[in-house]
Amino acid sequence: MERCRSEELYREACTLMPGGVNSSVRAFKGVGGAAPVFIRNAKGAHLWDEDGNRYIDYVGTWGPAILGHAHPEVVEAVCRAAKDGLSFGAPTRAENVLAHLICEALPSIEKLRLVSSGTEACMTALRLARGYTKRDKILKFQGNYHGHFDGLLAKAGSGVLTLGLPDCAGVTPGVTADTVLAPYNDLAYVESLFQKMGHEIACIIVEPISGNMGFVRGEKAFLQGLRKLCWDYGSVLIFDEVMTGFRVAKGGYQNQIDIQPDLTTLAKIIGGGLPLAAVGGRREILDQMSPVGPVYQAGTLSGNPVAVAAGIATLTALKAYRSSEGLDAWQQLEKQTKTLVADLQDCAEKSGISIQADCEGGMFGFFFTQSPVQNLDDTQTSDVPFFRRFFHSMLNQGIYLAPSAFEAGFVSLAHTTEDLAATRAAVGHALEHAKAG
Ligand code: KE4
Repeated sequence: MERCRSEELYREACTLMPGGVNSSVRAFKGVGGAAPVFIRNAKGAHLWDEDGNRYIDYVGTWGPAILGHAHPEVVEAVCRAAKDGLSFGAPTRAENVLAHLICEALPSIEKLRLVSSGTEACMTALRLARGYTKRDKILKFQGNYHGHFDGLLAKAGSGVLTLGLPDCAGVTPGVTADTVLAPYNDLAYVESLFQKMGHEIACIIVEPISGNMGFVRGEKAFLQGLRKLCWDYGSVLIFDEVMTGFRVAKGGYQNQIDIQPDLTTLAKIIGGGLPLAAVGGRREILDQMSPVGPVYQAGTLSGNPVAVAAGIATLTALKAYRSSEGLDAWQQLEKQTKTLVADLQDCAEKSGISIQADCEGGMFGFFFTQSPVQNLDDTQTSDVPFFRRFFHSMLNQGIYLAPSAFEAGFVSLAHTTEDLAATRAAVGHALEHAKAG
């Protein structure tokens, strides 16, 4: 498959933007190759690049395209809103409509604030938790990603009590000094931390299913344990459902496992592909936020009417969806995604390749390794060079996967059985190609 135009555009982009991209993972550094694919347009489950190649898309712009790209109802809503003005910097009726749709789907959310990105939502959630508890420490998990907020770009120091160290240049030790890290799915470790410093911990922030070290499921007992610890010590439990929200279930994974966090962050699907996110939760915590309470927060484009229109159209279409077999959106997504994962496992078995694959709703992931994956250390047993060969073979067969061995994948309601059959065929060839080295 030729991608000369992408390579040409990439060379130009690299003279204009760091790494030729506006978000790091897009640069294909995790998989190598001459250039990332420059997308010209998308429709439904498919992408077309600047060379005219067509791909079945399993990235879905990292989650938002759950209906499929350029869904007519979403495009129509965006065009209609845009004709009435792009931004007012003032409240609108539509923000009430979107807030109602979110609160109706997630009972743990009594009030919310709309913002423009998942990073902003998580940053605001942490500030709220600190303002509400008057404590400084925040606890996150290795391998969880909550956006590029300085305080969360931290890596574990040595020893249980050593606080976070900067995990990238430009982040100061002072900023990460109040960040405590723990291994994902390790409740005993978190319990020991709380025994030592629980009354200093403002909050725990966790991806209930992690999609940022690959697909790694938060065990129910682990998440239930976090819920109990936060109740016992007066800390705030934050579920970062930026990726899982409306993806793995109506509302979020919290509804599937029946655990109510104190705060939830959402983005991606609630904006339908436009810049929109939210932080929501218990009323008494949200009312700590300005202009009601002392925790300052603001944003010129927060609740932007065009983005809100895309979000309302997306959530409304999801709610109304029924397949020809009478399945709702999440039953349909689960059916298709389970087929995809079963095909991956079946083809890997036929090729004698070890794979750990899992999915929930319309989100999936896989690692080429023999052992189960429950935390960041386990992900490192994955055969990354094998993944890279597999990725490029799939790409050259017209299947667009996340360009990293440590990301999740996404199925949309626009993916057909024909798309899945074509994907299965490509997987078989790609595994044999990757085996050949
Ligand atoms: P944004 O600031 O990128 O909108 O959201 C940050 C964020 C927060 N929380 C979770 C659970 C997330 O998955 C994300 C962003 N996800 C990545 C995918 N690994 C976005 C892709 C990118 O960074 O370009």
